[in-house]
Formats: sequence, structure tokens, C-alpha cells
Amino acid sequence: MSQPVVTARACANIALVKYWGKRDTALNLAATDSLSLTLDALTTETTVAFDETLATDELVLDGHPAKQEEVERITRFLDLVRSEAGVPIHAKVTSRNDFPTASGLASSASGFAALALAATRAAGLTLEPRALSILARRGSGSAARSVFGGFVHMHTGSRNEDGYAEPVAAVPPNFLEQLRMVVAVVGGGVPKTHGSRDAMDHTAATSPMYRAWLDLVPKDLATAEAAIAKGDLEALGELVEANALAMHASAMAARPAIVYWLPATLGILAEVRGLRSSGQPAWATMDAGPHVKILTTAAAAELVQNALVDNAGVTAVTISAPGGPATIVDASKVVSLT
Ligand code: 2P0
Repeated sequence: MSQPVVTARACANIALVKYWGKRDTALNLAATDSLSLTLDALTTETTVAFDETLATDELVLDGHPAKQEEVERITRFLDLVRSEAGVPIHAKVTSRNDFPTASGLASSASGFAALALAATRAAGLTLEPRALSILARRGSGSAARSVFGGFVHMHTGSRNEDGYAEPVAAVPPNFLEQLRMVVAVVGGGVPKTHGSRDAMDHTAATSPMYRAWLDLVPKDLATAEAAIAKGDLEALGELVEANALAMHASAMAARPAIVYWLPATLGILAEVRGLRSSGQPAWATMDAGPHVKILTTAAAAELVQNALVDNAGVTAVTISAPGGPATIVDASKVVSLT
């Protein structure tokens, strides 16, 4: 019996209007829609090989055997693929990120998007992009968005089949090409203090600001997508920074508080406001970690990078262009040992 060994690559994405909270934890359906930009400089490459000789699934992450809880999360995800494909055997998964994992730099997004694509192909399934997005969501909500390139809109969905992402339709020509995201890593990419999954559940359960967050998101999405449709970067940037601050405000108001920021985070936010007051296009967004991503233009990206690189506590500043969809890198038929 032969099983293809498949390698897929997916880019991370940064939410422009955030996903923070779930309506259904079992199906991993988000409480609200969200909007993201896929980034080409942050990628995960994942190889999947189903193998009848394995007694359990195996996961090698960035060259090291993964922790038990990480293997269990992958096994729960592969169970969905096994059941759909009718392939009742375990798999070896080898995954490599080109950025720090579990530090608020969206590794679960690119990771589960690459795994969804590699695992389905390795199991003999070819899913349409929408079905792949729905499957990736079961692994991690933000992964549904990393199936696609460019601007991506994720639907909350009230049923499993409605919770998918899709590219934003109305984007003026050349608007994406002129955008850059400058990623300022704070604190050396150390693992984050609160995983986003637990933190969003805790925010939803205890934050007096959470209801306001849920009411805000549809309005922010409409504003952001109208700005994209007009190619109005200033309107989009203002909205992006305001939305990120609102998400963090809801998390900080949780009891006990979820505070992702470090002193350098605030230093960068001040620097970004300074850049704007000197006429530069720069707007900040932060996720479940201390790092800051700055939406800017290709023309201003190096200036923004240079302004941030010497800030205390900033350990790396990279420039990323918009990225494309998840793709197969290699799919070769091999004869298994049995
Ligand atoms: C986002 N984040 O929209 C938000 C903003 C982090 C902050 O999506 O529980 O790892 O796996 O569905 O996708 C992080 O949440 O959560 C996230 P799960 P995920 O990008």
C-alpha cells in the first residue's frame, strides 16, 4: 500500500479586525466575524506521512519532539481528517516555523492551515478552499484565514459549514501591493503568558467590557471593508489600531486581568504615534503577545523599521509584504514499509 508524503506551506495572518471569543467551543466557531491580512514573511512548512507502523501520531516541531499536549491537539485534528478520508492510521507530522512559536506571532494560524492542507492530501482527499478553511478552523480559528492570501474575511457561522474564511472581494488594483506590515518582536519571542484560547474564554466569561467588544466588531468590519474598497489606507489604518486597542481593553478588564503588553510595547505605540504626527503612514496592531505589527506602505516600511529597531526591549524588526494562499510544496508517492 502506498501513501503520499505531502508538504504544505502556509503564511501567518495578522487580524485587522480581531477574533476574540467563541460562540461554540466544541466546533471552534468564533463569536464574531474577523478580517485579516496574510503575510509572506511568516510561514510554516508542514510534512505529513500516514504510516501503518506508527502506534501513535508523532509531531516534530522546529526540530524537536513536541510536548504531549501539542501532540494531543494534533491527534484530535488528524482524527477529523482520518474520519473524513477513511484512513484509520497514525501519522508523522514534521513542522517548521520561520518565526518564534507560541509567542503571539500567529503560529497556530499558519500551522493549522499548513497541516489541514498537507494532512488532507496525504490522506487522499482534495478539498475545495472553503472546505479546507472550515477544517483548518477546527484546529485554530485564525487558521481558517491562512488558507487564503491577501485580505481575508472570516465568518462566525452558526453551524460547522458556515464558519469559513474567504478573500475580500472588493480590493482596488495595486492596493495590496503597496502595503507592508512591519513586525517588531518584543522580548525575544518568549512564550506568551496566556494562550489566546484560554484568554479569550476568560475575557468572555469575566470582562465587563466584553459585551461592548461584541457590539463593536460588526461596525469595525464595515468601516474596515469600506476603507479597503476605496483603497483608503489612512481610514483602514486608524480603524486597525483602534480595533486592536479595543480588543486589549476588553482583555485587560477581565478579572483577573489579561495583560499582554510589556514596557517596549507601549514604547513602540508611542513611536508609531510620533511617526504619524510627522506625516508617515503607520498604524499599530497587537495580538495575544507583546509584539507590535505596524501597517504601513512599501515606500515607508524601511523608515518605520529604522525608527523601531533601537527601542529598548525590541529584539527584531522585520518587514513583510502581503502573502498568498496555502500551497502544496511537495507531494511524492512513497511505498510504505508494510
Ligand atoms: C486574531 N487572535 O483574530 C486574534 C487576535 C489573537 C488575537 O485568533 O482558540 O489561536 O485556536 O481558535 O486562532 C488567536 O486565536 O484561537 C487569534 P483558537 P487562535 O488573530
